Amino acid sequence: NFKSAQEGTILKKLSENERQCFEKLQQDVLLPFVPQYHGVVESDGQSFLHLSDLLVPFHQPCVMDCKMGIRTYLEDDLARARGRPRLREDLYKKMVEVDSGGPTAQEHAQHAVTKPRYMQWRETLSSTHTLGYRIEGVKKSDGTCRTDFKRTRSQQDIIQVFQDFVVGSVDIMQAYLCRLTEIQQALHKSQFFKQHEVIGSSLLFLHDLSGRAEVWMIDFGKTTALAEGELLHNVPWQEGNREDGYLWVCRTSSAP
Ligand code: 4IP
Ligand code: ADP
Ligand code: MN
Repeated sequence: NFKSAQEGTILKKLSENERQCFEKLQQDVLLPFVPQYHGVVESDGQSFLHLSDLLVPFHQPCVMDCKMGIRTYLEDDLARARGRPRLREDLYKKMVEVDSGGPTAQEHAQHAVTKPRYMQWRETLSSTHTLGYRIEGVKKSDGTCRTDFKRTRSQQDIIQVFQDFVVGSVDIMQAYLCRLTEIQQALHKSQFFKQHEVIGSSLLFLHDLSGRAEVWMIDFGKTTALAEGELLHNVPWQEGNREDGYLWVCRTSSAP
């Protein structure tokens, strides 16, 4: 999906959806929190979005991708699966790899699942459904990667992964918190955010030994404009309301 490009930029395979988002973000308060966008370019007969490479200011960075929201698939996927369900063998295989007891008897028999079924299963197995985000992957400064977070669901487990990630550095944690607060404030003011269903987008955490730490909003491939109305981003999703839970607050009820 990606190609490296000249000095400090990358090319991401064009999706019209994502292009429109980057165009609109140029006039939005979220601009300082998304990669710089340099338009669409052609390379080897394919179209790409030309974006700044967020890793450039870092030396041997640690990187974490957190997928935001309580829902990770489009309402359209649901409608499609209901109309003429497309049975996906590849998704069945991915499901069985993680949990052979995941598929239902029927799904085992047909060796396939629908996309929303797979996505919902991923959401409930991970923290997406309860916490409103999940860890997708972590890359450490030595270059090693971990993507085995499909079952990372509890608040405690996530805190553990974050602590490992920052290797206990309070300075880095503070820098991250500061940047997250800025993003949160911008989200509350953003027209773009009010008018878009933000699905499958990630916050990318980056830091290195110098103490530099940044968070960026990435991946607008499934972020779609509403025809009318506005979203709250912190209320439950019901089919038709388009809510994404990007600002979901998990209220773990504890005794008074
Ligand atoms: C993937 O599941 C991710 O959810 C992808 O989203 C999604 O791509 C894939 O759908 C789905 O199979 P795993 O993470 O469990 O592998 P992302 O690219 O944001 O990580 P879409 O196309 O929905 O963006 P398919 O339909 O591409 O397989
Ligand atoms: P996809 O649509 O394939 O999921 P993403 O936009 O989520 O693609 O990017 C996938 C990964 O590529 C991210 O987790 C991140 O590590 C890296 N990445 C994405 N955009 C950038 C960028 N502008 N600069 C550096 N790395 C990036
Ligand atoms: Mn992604």
